[in-house]
Amino acid sequence: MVRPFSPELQLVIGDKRKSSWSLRPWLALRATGYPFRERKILLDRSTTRDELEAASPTGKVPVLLDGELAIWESLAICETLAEWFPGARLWPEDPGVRARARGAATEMHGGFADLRRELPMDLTLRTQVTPSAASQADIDRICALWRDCRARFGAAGDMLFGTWSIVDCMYAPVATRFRSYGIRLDPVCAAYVDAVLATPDMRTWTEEALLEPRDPG
Ligand SMILES: N[C@@H](CCC(=O)N[C@@H](CS)C(=O)NCC(=O)O)C(=O)O
Repeated sequence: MVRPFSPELQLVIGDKRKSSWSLRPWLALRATGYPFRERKILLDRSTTRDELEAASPTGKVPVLLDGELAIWESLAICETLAEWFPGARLWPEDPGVRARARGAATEMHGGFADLRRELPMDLTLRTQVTPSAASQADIDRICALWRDCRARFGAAGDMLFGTWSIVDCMYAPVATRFRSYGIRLDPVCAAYVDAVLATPDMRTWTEEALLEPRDPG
């Protein structure tokens, strides 16, 4: 472990039911095994804006707080954790493979806007939808990427690069969406979704999401 220096790391997140960006670094932080404090700001409430502005430089969650240091943007938090906790092996070890993994993670962070807008994460939802052409194009690209990763780099386990990595953290909310919205998947992608959703940390997050208060009507 290289860092942290402060005795207590704090991760500020949104509702577990719907804050897909919060889920990503939460999974990465859990994978380090390092104890941390979780602070939740319920989204879409009358007090949310003020709380977000007070907690985060961008007025958005997630934010990782290490004493005075505030780290924002989910992928930047994951990158920082990989640097602080090299033993957690949050990126693949081989530099060439790691470069591919960074590409896959960044593609998720910057892309798939149609899918994210039309099929928002909601861990309480189980339905069946026919995605728009734009969302289906996102789904097709994600599935092609997943198949490629599993075929080329997945031999050591059930995850995209074999063992759990930041790439899985980045795509975990997509796995929940595919299940929530009944998206039809090929066997490789269906097995990957099952594997991600069955991880203990994903189960814990989901159980806690189901206990959250619902949005005020
Ligand atoms: N690019 C940011 C996105 C963060 C984001 O959009 N967070 C949402 C919650 S999932 C948020 O804070 N929404 C509150 C708002 O915009 O008022 C990241 O990767 O962390």
